[in-house]
Amino acid sequence: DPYSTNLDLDILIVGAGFSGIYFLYQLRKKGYNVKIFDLANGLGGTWKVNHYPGARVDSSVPIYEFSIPEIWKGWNWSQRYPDWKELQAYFEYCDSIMDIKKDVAFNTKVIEAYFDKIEGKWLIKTDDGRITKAKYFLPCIGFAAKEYVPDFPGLETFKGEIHHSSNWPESEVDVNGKKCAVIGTGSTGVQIIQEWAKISKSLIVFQRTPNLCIPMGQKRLTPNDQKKEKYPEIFHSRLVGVGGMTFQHIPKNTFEDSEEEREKNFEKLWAAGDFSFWVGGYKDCFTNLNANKKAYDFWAKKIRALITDEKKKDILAPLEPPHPFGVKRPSLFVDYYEQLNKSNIEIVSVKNNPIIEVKPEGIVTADGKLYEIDVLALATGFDAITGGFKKLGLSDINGEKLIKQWENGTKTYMGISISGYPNMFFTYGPQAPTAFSNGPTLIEIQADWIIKVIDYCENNGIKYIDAREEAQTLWTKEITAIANATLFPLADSWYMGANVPGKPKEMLNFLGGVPKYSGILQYVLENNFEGFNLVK
Ligand code: NA7
Repeated sequence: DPYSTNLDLDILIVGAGFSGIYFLYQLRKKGYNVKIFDLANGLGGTWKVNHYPGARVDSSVPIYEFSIPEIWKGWNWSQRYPDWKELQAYFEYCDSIMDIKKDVAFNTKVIEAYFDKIEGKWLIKTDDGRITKAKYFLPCIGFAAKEYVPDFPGLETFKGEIHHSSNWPESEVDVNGKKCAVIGTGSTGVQIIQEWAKISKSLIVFQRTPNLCIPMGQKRLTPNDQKKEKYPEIFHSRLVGVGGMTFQHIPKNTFEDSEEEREKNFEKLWAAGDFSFWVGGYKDCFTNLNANKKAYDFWAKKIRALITDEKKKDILAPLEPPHPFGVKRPSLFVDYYEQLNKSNIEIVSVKNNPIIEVKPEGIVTADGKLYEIDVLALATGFDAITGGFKKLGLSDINGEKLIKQWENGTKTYMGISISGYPNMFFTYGPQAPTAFSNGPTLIEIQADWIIKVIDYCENNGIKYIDAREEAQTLWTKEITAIANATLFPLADSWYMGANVPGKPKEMLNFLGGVPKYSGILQYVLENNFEGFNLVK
């Protein structure tokens, strides 16, 4: 029973999303005593929590699913880009095959955890007052575990309805006949805006930075469209493709092609209806500003052609790039610009005219204008990638708090472990290819590696394995060095920790690509756990 007190486990997992479910299933098969704690009331991780209007994955299936045959053989999707409801149904299906829930304590929040060096066990405290022991501790909390709400003065005085996207009420928010507003135009904002524009009386979009959206080739899928015989090959190409997906870069630099050839290539990428135009373009797109500008100009030309109002055109798709193309995450859109063309949808640029206050009636911008509204969606994002870790109340073997250790910058070894936190491994977190990988691809790579490490330790009488500090320092330097050779530091993105005031600005992702990353993991496995201390 995952709710019983005095649990003494081999392994405790935090989070019942893709990672946690994968781990539980694979580890339990090997005979380990393993449980999951999750603070939500059901399976699905990010897809359990993020059920705001229009929430939908931007990676297509079958790329975005488990490669576990017992699951994919029996499951068919109804759309190329499933929405949250279908993803939740998928996790229920997984449960029906894998019997996951019996080992998950839901509504259970980890508030403190440390490793007891003497006993060789983690002690994990939860908000119900229990202390659980486990030899291995696996935070599988995703990168969006802590929401970010800007500190708008007067926010609490707003008399209408207000919701952050990842804290959406279970019951539907009724916007019929209401004046609505959305703050934020990241992937979340774009999705909410597309839905609310269709059903609200009016909608005001507060945009600070335009989202450089790419068309989503959404389509309905029948079981016949899902050629299962090809799946093993597809899952293999995820491992070698760009971004944990199945496509490859154009093996050329931008200016090696003539203008005409380039246009042809851009058109082809655009028509793919997926992230091809973002990550499958010319190989110098993220290292050469002039090359990048070619991608931006193509983007702006395409999008401007969809917008009817000249003023909206310049706010949504300005001729001058707000930042290099693709160094902030583009969203895939269905009818975003078509909706924004409507006369009852207003777009307010708050780039140079920020929101300064929220009043009971609505939102006030620096120019003194009050926008009266009934319902407000905050699509303002997350304290991404590191925020969730800071909520776990972790301290290291010397009693130092992680939150303090990361105050001026994040440090991990291979984006999978932290020095001073023995027998703790995590997936889809800081300093791994996280934001630049399809979730399930990276998760399976990391989890398979971690399972091999656990097996090794168990078969060889290892009490604990801990990353060396110098290995961690080198990894952290490498993360920064790779990032500094790219255009990514030129934007204030959540990739760089730069979306939250006061958070250190640093690249939080390994930009060397998924194949290189898994090669490094493999190398360490084959070379006596280079960078780790193993203690018997
Ligand atoms: P994002 O991508 O961080 O987007 C947050 C949005 O909120 C973004 O447009 C911000 O503008 C905007 N924002 C934040 N603070 C303010 C203030 N003070 N005023 C106006 N606008 C503001 O979060 P999402 O939830 O959309 O997506 C997160 C990831 O989850 C996504 O990339 C997927 O991988 C899944 P900014 O761009 O900073 O100027």
